[in-house]
Amino acid sequence: GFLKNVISHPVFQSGNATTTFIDETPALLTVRSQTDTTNKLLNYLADITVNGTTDIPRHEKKYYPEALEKLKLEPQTVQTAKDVLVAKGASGLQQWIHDQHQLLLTDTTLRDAHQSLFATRMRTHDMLPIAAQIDQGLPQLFSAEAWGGATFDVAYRFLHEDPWERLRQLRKRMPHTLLQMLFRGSNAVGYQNYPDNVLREFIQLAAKNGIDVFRIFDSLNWVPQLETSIQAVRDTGKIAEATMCYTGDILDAHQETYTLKYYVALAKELEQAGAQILAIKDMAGVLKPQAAYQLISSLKDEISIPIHLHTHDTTGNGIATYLSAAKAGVDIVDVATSSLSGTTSQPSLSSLYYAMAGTKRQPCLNIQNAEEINRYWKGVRPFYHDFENGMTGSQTDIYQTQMPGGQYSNLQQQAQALGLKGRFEEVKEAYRQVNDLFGDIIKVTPSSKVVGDMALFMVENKLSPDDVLTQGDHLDFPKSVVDFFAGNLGQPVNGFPKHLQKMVLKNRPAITVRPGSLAKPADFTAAKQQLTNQLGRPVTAEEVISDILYPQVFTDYHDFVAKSGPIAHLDTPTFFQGIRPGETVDVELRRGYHLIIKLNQIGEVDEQGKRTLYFEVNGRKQDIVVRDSS
Ligand code: 3PY
Ligand code: ZN
Repeated sequence: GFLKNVISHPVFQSGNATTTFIDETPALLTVRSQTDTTNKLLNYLADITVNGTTDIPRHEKKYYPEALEKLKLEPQTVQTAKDVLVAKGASGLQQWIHDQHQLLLTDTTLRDAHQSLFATRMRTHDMLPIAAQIDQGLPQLFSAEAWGGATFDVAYRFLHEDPWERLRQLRKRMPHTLLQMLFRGSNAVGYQNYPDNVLREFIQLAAKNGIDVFRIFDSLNWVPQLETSIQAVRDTGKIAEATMCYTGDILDAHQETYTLKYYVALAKELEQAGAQILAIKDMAGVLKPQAAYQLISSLKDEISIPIHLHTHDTTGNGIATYLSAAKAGVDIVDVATSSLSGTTSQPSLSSLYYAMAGTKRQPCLNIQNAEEINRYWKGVRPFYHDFENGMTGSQTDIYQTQMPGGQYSNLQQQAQALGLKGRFEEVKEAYRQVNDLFGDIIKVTPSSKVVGDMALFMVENKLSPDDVLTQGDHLDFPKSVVDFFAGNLGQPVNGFPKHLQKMVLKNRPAITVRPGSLAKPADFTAAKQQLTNQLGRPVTAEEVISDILYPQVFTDYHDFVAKSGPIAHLDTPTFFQGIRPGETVDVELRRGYHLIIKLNQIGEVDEQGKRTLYFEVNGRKQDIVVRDSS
């Protein structure tokens, strides 16, 4: 393509071409790069069409209703929480929250809802068309949770897109909404401990790229693991929402560890440590309504910062829990748009609105706008059906397993990948057994992953808890389990069960201090130089920190995109399922610049196991050959 363009150019044909010809005629290079781009995209499409993706088996591409074009939103003029933060800073925002009589809402649709319903697979492509409309149509929201948790690595790993770019694009479209992220304290957005200077750098960059509220938690509720992050957030002028993870049941008279007294003491410690808002993170959805009432009432007596409650609706009791919490004076609760709510996700925004009708604390919002925005989401959810966890109703056994909503669908995917499809009930039972073996620990990322890995290990190897305790000396425990018992995630509330710890570690030592106090600080200058050399181009601070957090994932992402081109611009069904013969897809690469791609035919497999796909791009025929790996 490129050579032909040059040769057929009139200047070239006139014989007056000089060596500076290409430099002075950059459009030719653009043509080359466009041809290159198109080729990459067609190769990706051909491969997905013939072979499917690694995480979903190939199937006939499904049909979807036409996407919603224009939403009818009623204009709203209110001072938003973001406006208050900008004008009056963190303490001004705290005061503003106290002054609101109504219950405030955080919309989790852009983060936890899809993390919990379809394994975190929502693409930026489906977020951007609605982002500005959320900003304009629901300005009464306290915040939109839009980043962090598992979305960071899943974006790179499975969606082949840049999470930083997602944040910048959302920020641009949502200037009047507080953007909130979930930050795993000393584990940042990863599954292991990172040095303090990595946490600080990440927080600074997240704030710079658009995060306003940082919900910071530790998977073992160990306060020393939160302190660096709380301080780093305060230093940026943004909001440090320090978190206690809720587990167990304060209503249970036999509960010895996770009692009301435990939570109140922990909340006070977090306030002392500099929390500007307290989050209660009920990651599994086990906080019963009356427990919420008692917990929030006690906390309201004991601390003065606002309280933000997070739950999952897995048991079906989420709305009841919120009503009780609202009665007890909770300031903010987390909800999701109704078509992405319920079961492992958050309770529904509009259900809560209607459930509170007639009470003084009914959330202020324009319900028509909420319904209209929900119509958009309703159209998006079916694109991700292949990743759904299959939970079709409330599931009260969560009160026993205490499995976080955000883990449920991910663990299912992991179990399937290990060939344990259809044996998820066993995995859940093992999960409960592991919790007992480990001394009843808080289970949330990454401690929940440790429990999940051990549960899978037991099911795979047909091990009972007794087997583990008697044969432990000879077992090769999963790496995450070894790490946990070595103290690398910090210290559990009850300490480690000593006998098991010895068997897991064999003769390796365990630490009892904060892992970050031993970690060697990252050398950002060296890391930047190394990445610059590796990629052969200048790199950004965001790329450097991503490479530090997830070296392999980041490099794989980079290689994948270099090979596949602008796949972020494909619509979601095409991105995951390819293109069917006879279908035409419209890919808008830039505003007004479209590739109209038609697949005319898929050829038969040849002797080398390859197929030819006959495409047309903007009317020009182009054939692509791919290996059929079926
Ligand atoms: C995460 O850390 O990703 C979570 O959502 C924990 O609940
Ligand atoms: Zn959650």
